[in-house]
Amino acid sequence: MKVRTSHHRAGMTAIDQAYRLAEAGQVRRAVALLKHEGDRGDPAALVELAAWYLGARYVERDLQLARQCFGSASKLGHQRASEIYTNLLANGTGGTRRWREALARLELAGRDDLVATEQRALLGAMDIDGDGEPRTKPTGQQLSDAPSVMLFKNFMTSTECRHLVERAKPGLSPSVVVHPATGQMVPHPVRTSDNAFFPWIDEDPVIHVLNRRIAAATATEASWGEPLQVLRYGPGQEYRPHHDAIAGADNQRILTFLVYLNDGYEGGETEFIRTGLKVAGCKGDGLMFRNADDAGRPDPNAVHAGRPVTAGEKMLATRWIHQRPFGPR
Ligand code: PD2
Ligand code: ZN
Repeated sequence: MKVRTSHHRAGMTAIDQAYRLAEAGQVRRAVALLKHEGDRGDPAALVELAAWYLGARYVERDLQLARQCFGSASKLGHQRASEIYTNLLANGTGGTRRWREALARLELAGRDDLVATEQRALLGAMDIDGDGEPRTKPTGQQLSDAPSVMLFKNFMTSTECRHLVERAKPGLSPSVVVHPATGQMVPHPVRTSDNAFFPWIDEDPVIHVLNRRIAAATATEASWGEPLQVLRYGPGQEYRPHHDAIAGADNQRILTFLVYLNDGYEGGETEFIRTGLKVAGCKGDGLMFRNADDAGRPDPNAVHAGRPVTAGEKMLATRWIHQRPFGPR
């Protein structure tokens, strides 16, 4: 039987066909097909290819190439690719950080681009310099020394909190933990909240500045943090006592930074089990605690919990900060 090699087999899109080729082990042809479709002006093929470079299923992970594909798809008018490209320029993933260019892209977007309009408004209200760096270091109040816990009152504004909550909502799903035996991510009664992550492609300029603010407060670099997460706890949900540091980790989670994103719930305090210190943060407050020393040795006093919420809904942002840059850039 003669195999057809046309790029448009009946009823199949180029993307379908690329998947078929990749599944059949013909990855180079699949990539060439997506590139070719991109050259012919199809942004969806480029977004698909970018996803392949991010997902590392068919091709090796390559953030540079992913960023280029999003950039090309953006030029072809693909809205989601445009947002992602702006995010990657702003946070410096897959190439040099080009903050000013990211801002210029937001400025160029019209008023009907609601995402860009909201970003502009939030960024315009922030006390940041021309590189998106906070002009002043947030000041905190030491709540305890062992473990070291600091409270930063009014760390985020109400609008910034709302931005995180609204951005997180569509992505919220039941939290998982790493299974100690299999290494797989599994639901577990230790952590019954829902959560949403903001990986680099979703770390928009506003979230990037908030991460820089967290870095300034903790005297760390923004690149040392895991993607910011938003947690949601309903009545009965909790984060049982645990340690954020991981025994023997090479690049230890030395610090945790939490931001309370709302008021109006009961229970849900952050509690340090060994000392009994309980923190019921108000909307916008930040809480930093140290899980390990600079050499990465866990502090046994840092065991803590998010107590069960007894009424209402608690929303919280959390960022785990390592000793060195975390994750691919
Ligand atoms: O929700 C909390 O208060 C909480 C408590 C303990 C969050 C975390 N740990 C965490 O994100 O690590
Ligand atoms: Zn924790």
